[in-house]
This record gives sequence, C-alpha cells and structure tokens, in this order.
Amino acid sequence: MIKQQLQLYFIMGSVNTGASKPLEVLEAALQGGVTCFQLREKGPGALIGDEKQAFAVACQTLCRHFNVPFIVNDDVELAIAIDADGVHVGQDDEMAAIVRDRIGKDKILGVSVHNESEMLAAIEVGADYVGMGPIYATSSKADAKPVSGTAFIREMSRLYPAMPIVGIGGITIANFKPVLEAGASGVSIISAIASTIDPYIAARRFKIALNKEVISS
Ligand code: TZP
Ligand code: MG
Repeated sequence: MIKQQLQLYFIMGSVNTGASKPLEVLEAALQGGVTCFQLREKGPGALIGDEKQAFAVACQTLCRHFNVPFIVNDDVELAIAIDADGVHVGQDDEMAAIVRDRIGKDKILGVSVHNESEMLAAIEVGADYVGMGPIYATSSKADAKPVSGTAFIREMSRLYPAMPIVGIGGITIANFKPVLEAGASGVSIISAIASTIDPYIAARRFKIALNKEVISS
C-alpha cells in the first residue's frame, strides 16, 4: 500500500509555486495523478502560525477529496492538531522515535536518511518509508547535502528490501528512471510539478511515464 502511495510523491509549500496560486497548483497536481502530498512550508516568505495552519487544512481538504495521503514536513504539532496522515522528518528535526511516539503507530512516518546508520535507525523506529537525496542537483532546498546519485538507493534497497524508499532532488521526467531502477518505490518532486506553467500536465506526464515503468519492470 505505502509503496504505491510513494509512486508520485508531490511536495510543495506556498513559496514553491511562483506566480501561481498554491492551492490551484495542488489541485491540478492531484488531478494529474500525484499519489502522495507533503506540505513543506519552508524558506523565506513561508507562512507561519494561524496562516500556516489554515493553509495546511485547505491542502488537507483537497488531498482527502482525492484520497491522497497528506503529510506534514517537520511540524509535528501542526500534524497532530489537524490530524494529518503523517509526518516527514529529516535528521536535524525532532528525533524520529519521539515523533513516532507522538503521532502513534497508525500514522505515516517518513525519515530522510543519508547513510546506513541513519537507515538502520529509521528501520528501528518503524519508519514507514525513507527519503534519499538529493539524487540530482536542486535549488529547492537551501541546505541540501551534496548530490548523492542513485548508488545509495541501490545499496540500501538491496540490503533492506522491506523498507520503502523514495528518491528526491532535481528529479524530472527526463531523469527519474534510474531512481526506480535503483530500487526506489517512487519519486518526490517539488519544482518539476510546482514551478511549471501547467502542473496538471506535469503531474499527468510523470504519472503516465511511471505507470509504463511499472508495467515494463
Ligand atoms: N530534500 C532533498 S532535495 C529537496 C529536498 C526537500 C528538494 C527537492 O526539490 P526539487 O525541486 O524536486 O529538486
Ligand atoms: Mg526537515
């Protein structure tokens, strides 16, 4: 179930959509077929407080309508307050074990990992999936680690095949295939959907191409 939901994992905050309205971008992406959504409200100009919560609820309502999991990046408080479907944390955020305790075992817990010891810790706390990247160069994350390529996904999926993996960072329609070939269940995308002129078409193209990959693999 979670592996299918990770297939086309869209991530967005209100600052990622350029001149377009964020909720319209999200709705278009959902119509185009994204299978999971993460609200990542970060960076200069990001919403905070009540405005952030109201925006989160609006995103959640859209996701529910399309039956797509709604995951909150980092903000465990917010996720609990609005009963989000899950939380994603990086290594610099609240410890995954504490997050798991706070959200309970029925919610989705995603953890970013960059090496085998972080992978083992994620398995230990019962993460539902791990994120790996940046696979390719990206300008969507100011403090991104060096580009990792697909080798780490290949190695970890071979050693720990039960843990679903999603690749992130610089992924486009032109370069997503090696991420799946390395063993990821899906791809996480910000700009190649959120910052395009037509996010519906962008998501749709990804979806069709990803479905072809499933059939041919
Ligand atoms: N974590 C690693 S790379 C990245 C995050 C949040 C940004 C991905 O954005 P894009 O625009 O798909 O490269
Ligand atoms: Mg984080």
